[in-house]
Amino acid sequence: MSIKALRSEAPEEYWLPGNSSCQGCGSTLALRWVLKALGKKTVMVVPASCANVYVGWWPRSSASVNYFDMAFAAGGSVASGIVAALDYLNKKDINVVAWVGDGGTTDIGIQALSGAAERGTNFIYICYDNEAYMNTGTQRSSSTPLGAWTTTTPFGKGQQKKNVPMIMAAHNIPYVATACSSYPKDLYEKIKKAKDIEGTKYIHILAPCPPGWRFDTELTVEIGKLAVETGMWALYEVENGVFRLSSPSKRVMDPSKRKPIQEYIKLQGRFKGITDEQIRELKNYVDRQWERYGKMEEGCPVF
Ligand SMILES: Cc1ncc(C[n+]2csc(CCOP(=O)(O)OP(=O)(O)O)c2C)c(N)n1
Ligand code: SF4
Ligand SMILES: [Mg+2]
Repeated sequence: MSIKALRSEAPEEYWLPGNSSCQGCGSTLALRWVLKALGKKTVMVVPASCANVYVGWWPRSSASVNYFDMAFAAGGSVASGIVAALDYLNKKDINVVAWVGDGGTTDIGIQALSGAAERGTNFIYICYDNEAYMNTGTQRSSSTPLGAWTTTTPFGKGQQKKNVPMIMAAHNIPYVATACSSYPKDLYEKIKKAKDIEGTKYIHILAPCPPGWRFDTELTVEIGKLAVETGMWALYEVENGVFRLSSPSKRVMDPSKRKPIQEYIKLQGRFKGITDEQIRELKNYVDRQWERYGKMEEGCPVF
């Protein structure tokens, strides 16, 4: 389906104009398509993050669905409570969705998320990953990539990005997927699919952030595409334990088809101080991930 066809399939807007995100925000680009796929009957649980701010101040909210601001660590637990309450009221047709940053997911919120997944809570947990704590001025998270500048890693982060989608796949939940704000059709279809699956669904969206990653606002879509084309970010699904690369990533499965990671790095000021040694480490890490993806694509079990 083309993006034009997608627009006519989902003309309704639930993320309204006039929100207070920065220009070129990948997170709100993604949220627009997520809400189109979810529809009106949706309850969003949103822990402390940019997403509490860019929704605007009541009564001038940009979200035309229920949108609960929440304590930083509480995404998984509050969503679990809402699912239980709706169950008690016998309301079966409402999507409960946690919309959580990478800090709120991969660091402080991972316990609540893991608990909800272990209980098989019937909800969609979405991590929008801008790879740092952006709302508080760009501190590193465990999702920040190696070599990236943040205010708490002034000489570049010394560790690799934590692989939370695979941690969630290890919970044996029915659906795990990765996505990127530069691929709205892929994202839309994954959310649509998740909506119809019973149990815990986890979706991890790479969402480029101009001020935090230090690039010009008009480059958001290009940067997200380069993340995929260089293999720095892979789009895939793990459905009932079966791994499948999504088509934009399938195209770069062969290493010779992948662009050099420098093409992604050089457009972003956060990598200005990265050393040649760190670029090599990053490249090795990416190559190792792709060896695993290749094996899983051929049928090797995810766990
Ligand atoms: C317990 C607690 N510690 C710290 C904060 C301050 N705080 C609010 S938002 C935020 C960063 C959130 O980062 P992330 O989840 O990645 O979302 P982003 O801001 O990047 O959208 C922090 C540290 C808080 N609200 N609660
Ligand atoms: S700091 Fe980044 S994620 Fe937050 S609103 Fe601005 S562009 Fe979006
Ligand atoms: Mg973040």
